[in-house]
Parts: sequence; structure tokens; C-alpha cells
Amino acid sequence: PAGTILGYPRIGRRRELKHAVEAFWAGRIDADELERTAADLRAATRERLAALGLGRTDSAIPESFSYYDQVLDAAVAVGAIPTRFERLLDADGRLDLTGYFTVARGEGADAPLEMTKWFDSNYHYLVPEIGPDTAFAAHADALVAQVREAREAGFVTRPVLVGPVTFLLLAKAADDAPEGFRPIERLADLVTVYAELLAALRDAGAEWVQLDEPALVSESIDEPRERVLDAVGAAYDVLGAAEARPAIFVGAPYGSLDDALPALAATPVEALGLDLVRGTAPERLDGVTEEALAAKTLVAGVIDGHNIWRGDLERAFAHAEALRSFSGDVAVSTSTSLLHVPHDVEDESALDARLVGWLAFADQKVAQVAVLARGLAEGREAITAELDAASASLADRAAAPGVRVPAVRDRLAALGADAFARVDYDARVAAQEDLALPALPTTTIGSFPQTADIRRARARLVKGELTDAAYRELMREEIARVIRLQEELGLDVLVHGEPERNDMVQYFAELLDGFAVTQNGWVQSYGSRCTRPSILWGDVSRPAPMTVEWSQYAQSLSEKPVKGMLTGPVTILAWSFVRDDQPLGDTARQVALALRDEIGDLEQAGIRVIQVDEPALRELLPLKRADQPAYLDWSVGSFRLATGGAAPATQVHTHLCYSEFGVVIDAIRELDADVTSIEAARSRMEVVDDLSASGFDHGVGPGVYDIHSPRVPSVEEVQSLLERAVGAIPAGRLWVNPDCGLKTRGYDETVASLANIVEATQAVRAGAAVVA
Ligand code: THG
Ligand code: ZN
Repeated sequence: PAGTILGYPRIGRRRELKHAVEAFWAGRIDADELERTAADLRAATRERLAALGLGRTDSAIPESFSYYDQVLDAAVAVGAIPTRFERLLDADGRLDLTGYFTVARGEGADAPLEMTKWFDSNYHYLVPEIGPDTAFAAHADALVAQVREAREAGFVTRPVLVGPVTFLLLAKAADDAPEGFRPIERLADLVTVYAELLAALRDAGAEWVQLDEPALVSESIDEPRERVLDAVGAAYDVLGAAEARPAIFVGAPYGSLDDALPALAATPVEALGLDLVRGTAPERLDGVTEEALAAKTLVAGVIDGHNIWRGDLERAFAHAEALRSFSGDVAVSTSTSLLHVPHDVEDESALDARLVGWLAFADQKVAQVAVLARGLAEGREAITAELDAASASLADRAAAPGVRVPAVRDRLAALGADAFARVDYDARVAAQEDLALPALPTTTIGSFPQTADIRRARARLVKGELTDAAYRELMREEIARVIRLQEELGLDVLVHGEPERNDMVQYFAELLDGFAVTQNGWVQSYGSRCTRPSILWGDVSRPAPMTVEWSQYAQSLSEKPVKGMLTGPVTILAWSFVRDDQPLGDTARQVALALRDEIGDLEQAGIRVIQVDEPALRELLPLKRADQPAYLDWSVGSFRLATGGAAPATQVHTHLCYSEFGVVIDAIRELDADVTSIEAARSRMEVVDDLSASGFDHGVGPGVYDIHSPRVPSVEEVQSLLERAVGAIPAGRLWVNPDCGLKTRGYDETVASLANIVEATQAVRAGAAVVA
């Protein structure tokens, strides 16, 4: 095909799949109805993609549907279901829909597959568990059914499957695997099963299959590169040699293939997809690779699957055309699946019309692909009007008011090094002594449960059924309740609970200049869960204080310190669609200045402890090692700029949502927060040793229980974790807190858990184990 895409959003234009899946979980609809909804969505997607210009019968349309996650789907297709879920399989080793969701979400004591971030996107996948005894077997029925369903509707579509190398590189060793076992050791067995899947797809009428191998572009894969490249050759030589198979298209989104390109080129696969947005076109190829590429279809991923900008279509076309120097057969595509962007700009009637002209959501990107494909086929002249219109839109954007605001730029340009640094930690500790905190101060991460009442109040405000004043009064009542509860529990540093925030990023985006928010711009985050990223389109500034009134009110209700709560610049960027016309670091510093002003206003209002959350600091780390130092430099710099104006007497906290620090451990120290809270309960506090070993010598709050489960930790359990922690960290620097915010928990378990951590803390304080 001349134009294609690597994948399309599957959640539905109005989140129909989310609603159907959740209705199925709740028992409101049966499996038949869920399957009908899914089939309707797939049918609508095919028709829409054809209407937008992709070929009906040339395998241009991908079958990229999933009920929950594409990596789970691959695990199901190859029979890699962990033994703890064996009871869910029927006599033929198949899972029904209920079983499928049980593997995804767990049941009782059977934990679900672990979830983790998918490359440098905001999507999260389920991690397969593979051992020496995993009994791979081909279950092609779901894929085959989709190919047949498409054929009956008059389409020849292209099934999409996570490739075998990526599948194993993303998998983790099963719990019962011997020490040192690596899933990639099972490649030969797995490839045999993939060959069976390909044969079944061929039988069903598939002419092409897409095998996604994004792990090849990542340098964060925990396997020697040699071994990865060997695996590529081994896997695709075998699949290529299979007797009955569709043509194979290997997709490599999220970056450059680098040395995996020669490895793939040497195999018999028919087409290679290159990400020419995050990655670059091949250069300095050896003769053998050049010759091999000349015989393949090269799929130029030139339309950005990561962001929502209409972008530079002229440049995209040039990039696609440039690939013709490698092969006479070039097709146009997106750089990644369109899973990461919302469906359609046309669904955003409330967005500013000028902004709309600069945007391309999934449907607009498909149309761009079709235009470029036509240009490749018929020559540039055939698409001059479209190229010119895109260039005019870019020029309009560059010149629009708000995109470049001199006052914001002048202020940034005038910053000196001193703006990024506070006085020494020791001096700050002395200045903060009057906070009079006990040893092992107890606190929470910030949010309290968002009850149905809170959500309902916000929904009514949005619909105009509640006045602003009435809404604010309800939120104040909620804050008063949360403060009272924390006083009763005996916590030392309180929070206001954040009832007024729909989302920790969107709340700020709605109050800052330079951002827009969408109505229907949902993007799948994991399973049925979606986020609605804001659009950061212009220079960022803060027209008015954003959190001060709420924090001040909360502080007025207690003698104890109440934390001011802000979301850090890196996280605000990571969870928004960010402008692509300047370096991320520049944008981050603009956000940081707005937060710096907010911190100043919080201090003026008498707030002594301020937390700036950066849960996404690790998330945004680039996949290529060479890009990581520059990232860590601007990300840490923007946090320091945000917090660098805080008085020595102000205690700055941060919260990070993970415990595997690895390459970011030095960066965390350089944030120079007075107190850092982190996830630790699931690793039984091992992380405190890593932190100590890295020379971290500020305050730290290793989470003492896992808030991701409703389980209430016992006093003894928390006490034993704390005793472990005080062995590694002096009590003067150790804080006691849950793992993460309590937004998604219920009140019953929250109250019981917090009561237990306070009791455990009192026991440890009274014990001899505490070293000063
Ligand atoms: N906020 C934003 N982005 C995020 C997170 C966040 N990205 C990463 C991480 N957290 C993703 N985690 C979640 C957790 C819960 C939900 C979505 C992503 C969630 N969403 C609701 C749903 O799909 O029903 C919708 C929420 C709403 O109505 O606003 O529960 O915390 N920006
Ligand atoms: Zn967290």
C-alpha cells in the first residue's frame, strides 16, 4: 500500500469500548453484547479509515483492536498465560473474555500481570511472564476472526501483532524460573508458534501481517545488544522461511533502529517501518544492507504518532521521498500507532478555531498520510495545495498571539545561575526547625479519596447545574472534613486532600495561560482507563494564583503545617501534548517560573511546607542513552527553577511514583528537595539501601504501604518496615507516609491504614531502634 498507519485508537470516539468493558465487568452486559460492541467499533474504524483515504483491499488498514492491551493479546495468542491462571483455561488452552480480563486485573490472591510504561508514550502494557516451562501454543482464533470479519465487509486488512523479539524482551522471568533465566532464551520455541499464527492468518486471507518490534529501538532493554541483534536474525530468518505466510511488515516505532537495521535487512521480511520522526533516516549503510533494503518495501513513518500537531507536511514529504534513494518501493505511514492521540479534532467544538487549524488528531493524521501517499504516487504537484495549506497553518501558528510572549521570554533570558539554587541543606534544616516536627514525621502524599459526591459536584458545575460559589463551598466542606480526619488520626503534616482537582495536570493547565483543554480528547492510558491530555500550545504564564485560596483555607483550620501541593514542570509536560516548535527544556522552564510564582504566593499566605510532585520524572527519560544527560539536565533544572525561590524556612517536598531509580538516582539527589517520598513497600524497603548507597542525605519518605490495593496494612507490618528503614536512614531524616496519593482509594481502608501507620510510628519512636 502507498499509505498506511501503524495502528488506530481502539477506545472509541466516545469511549464506547471503555464503557462496554466496564459494563461487562459490572455484570450489566454479557459477553455477547461486549463482543458486538467491539465488532461494531472495528467495523466503524475500517469504514472511517477507508473514507479518510486508506485502501480497502490493499492491506493498508491495520487490525489493531484490543479489549485491554496488545501485549496481553500477544501473550494469549502464543499461550503464555502464567500458571496461577491455568484454572481459567478451557480444555484447548483457551481463555474466555472473563478469563482474559482476570489475567489483566487479577483475582483474589492471584496478582494480575504487572503493568509498565510502553516506550516513551503514556500508554501502559501488561508484562508477560515467561519461564523455561511456559508451554507456547498458537491461538490464532481472535486474529483470524478479525481478518474474516473484515473480508465479509469487503476489506483486506493487515493483522497487527507484537513481534516475537519485542514480546520476549518486554517479558519478565516467571516467579518459578531458575535464577538467571532470561525470557529471550525461549525465542526458538516462540518463533515456531508465531509461524503457526502466520499460517493461520494466511489461510484466513491475510496478505500482509504487521509485527511490531519497538524493543529494537530502545537502549533501555536489559539484554546485551549482541543478543538482541542475534535474536532479530534468528527470529525473522525462520519466519521468513515459513512456507505459507502473509508478507511480513516489521514496524519499529519510537526511534531509530540503528544497528538493528542491517540485522533486519538481512532477513527475508518484505517491509520495514522506520520512525522518521523520533528517529532518522539510515545513513552510512554497508553495501550488503543497501542491496537488501533495495529489495524491500520501506514504510516511512513521517507523520508524528506522538503529538497532536498538524506539523510540517512539506518536511514529512521530503523525508518520505528521501527514502526512495534506498528503495524504489516506499510507502507513507505514521511514526507510531495513533493509539497515543485522540480520535478527531472535529469533536472539539469548544476549542479556539485558530488553534484547531494547527491540530491533527488521529483522523486528521490519517488524511495527511493519504495526501503524502498520493504525492509519492503522482508527484509533488498533485498535492501542492495540501502542502501549501499545511505550511500556511504553521506560519499562522508561529505568528499567533500567545505563542511567543515577550514578557515570558525576557524573564527567562534574564535568569542567573542563582535562580536554580537554594542555600545549603544544613542551613535550611536549621531554618525549618521551628516547624517542630517529631522524629519520623507522618504525612500523606496529597490527595484523599475522590468520593462520588465530589465527582458529582464537579460534573454539575461543568453542566451549569451548580454555581461556582456553591461548588467552592462544597469543596471547602470537604477540605474541612479531611483536615479534621487527619487531626483525629494524629498525622503530623497535613494535606488539604485536593478535592477541587479533576486531575493533577489538567487542574493547572486550566489555570495557566498557554494551555487549552479538550472535551473529547481521550487517550487510552491502560486497560479501560483514559486521560485527557491538555494542549500546551503557547508561552506559559500564570495570570493568577492557582492553589493559594484552598491551601490557605486548609491551613486556617489547623495548628499543624498543611502542605501546599503543586505538580512539577516535568510532569505537567509529560502528561500534556506539548508544543513541538521549541526545545522541551525551554517549555519546562516557562512552567517552572509559573510554579515559582505560586510557591512565592503560598509562602506569603503562611504555607511552610510545599510539595512539588514529579511522578513522571523517570517516565520521560529518553530511550537512547545519548539523549539522557541532556534530558536530566533540563528536567532537574526546571524543578530547581520552580523551587529555587523558596525561602530556607520553607520545607520543599517532592513525590516520585516509582522505586527503581537506576539511572535517575543522581538526578533525584540533584532535585535538592528537603524531603522526597517514594514507592518502597512492594520492594520491602530495599530502595532505602540504594538511596543511602548513592549518597542521598536529605529527608526521605519511603512509602510504608501500597495504596494500589485496598488491603489494609497491619501495625506490625508497617512497624517492621519502619524498623528496617531506620537501620539505613537516620530517624531525623526519615518520614512515614503511604506509597502514593489516596485519590483512588475508599475512605474505609484509607482511615484504617492511616491509623495503623500512625500507631506503628509511635511504637518505633518509643523503641530503642531509633538512632538520631
Ligand atoms: N494524570 C494524567 N496523566 C497520567 C496520570 C494522571 N498519566 C500517567 C498515569 N497517571 C496514568 N494513570 C491513570 C490512572 C487513572 C486514570 C487514568 C490514568 C483514570 N482515568 C479515568 C477513566 O479512564 O475512567 C478518567 C478520569 C477523568 O474522568 O478525568 O482513572 O494521574 N494527566
Ligand atoms: Zn505516586
